[in-house]
Amino acid sequence: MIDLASDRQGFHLSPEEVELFHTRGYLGPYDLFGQDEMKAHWRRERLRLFDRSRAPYPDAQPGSGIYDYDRHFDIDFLSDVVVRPELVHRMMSLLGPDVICWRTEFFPKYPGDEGTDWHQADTFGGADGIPHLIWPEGSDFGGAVTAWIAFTDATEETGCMQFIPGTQRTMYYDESKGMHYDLERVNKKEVNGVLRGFFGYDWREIQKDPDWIPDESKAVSVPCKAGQFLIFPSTLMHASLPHQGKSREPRIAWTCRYVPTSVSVYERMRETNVVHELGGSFSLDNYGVVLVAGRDEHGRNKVRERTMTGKPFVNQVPR
Ligand SMILES: O=C(O)CCC(=O)C(=O)O
Ligand SMILES: [Fe+2]
Repeated sequence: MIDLASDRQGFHLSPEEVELFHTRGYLGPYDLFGQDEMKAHWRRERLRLFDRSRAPYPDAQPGSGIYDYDRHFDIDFLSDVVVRPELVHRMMSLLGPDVICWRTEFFPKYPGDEGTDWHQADTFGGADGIPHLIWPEGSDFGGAVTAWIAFTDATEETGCMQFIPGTQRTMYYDESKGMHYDLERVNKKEVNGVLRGFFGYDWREIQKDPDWIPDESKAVSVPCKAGQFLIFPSTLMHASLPHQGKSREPRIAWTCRYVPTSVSVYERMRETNVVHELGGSFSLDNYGVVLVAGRDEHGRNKVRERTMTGKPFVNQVPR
């Protein structure tokens, strides 16, 4: 077994970084690829997204945000990224030795697109009101830890991430209420003078206090170069700036979301085997979590050992 306290090789976080995660919330940017290397990868890989012959959710509706969920199941480049030690070791420092990746998502922003509105995710059920993640009784942490990877440069002009430090321990939203989906809202609303929205949802609908306004005076913007990534708890208040359109390059981010193996994923969807989200739905027939480190002693989730193309996922620290 690996002794995390003494193992300073690899990419484990220092005690100071772990402390910063628990106080400030976000960590990074860290390097995953060089800037030019990432841009070259993305020029090639973005074309592969169009081939959906082995995509895990062939039934996902085109244009909906779920369309490119979990493409780490069929695109080799992405399958290799979810298990990269630069991500996994750092996740182990925060989540313990047994870690699963439960979801990956693309967040594209094209010139003129609104920024992502402020939000927090604990159960990830904000859209349909049904929890996607269930932590064991009495857990002191909820949500997931996200590695947010910039596939293109993310600047204040093209839509970098923003955080309100230290907000990760208080949920300002009640995800059990569920939100209404309406694409008519997209690109129309300003929040504190900034064009922001959430892919057709309005997080104000599920604010615990309808009069509360996120305190943007405390917000920090965190630009990333292509190939860099940030780590943050999904319960931290986070948002992104609009893409102002001064550059024609889209801002593309890809997120890998991790939890310990003790967390049960999509348990409430097991009867129907269908997830409804972002104006669409997909069947969980091909779904499984990816064990990226350690062992699964809980057996709460279906684990996928191989991609849709049959390639094994590499467990970084098998124990
Ligand atoms: O990239 C963005 O604009 C938002 C990302 C986000 O909300 C997330 O990774 O949870
Ligand atoms: Fe988010």
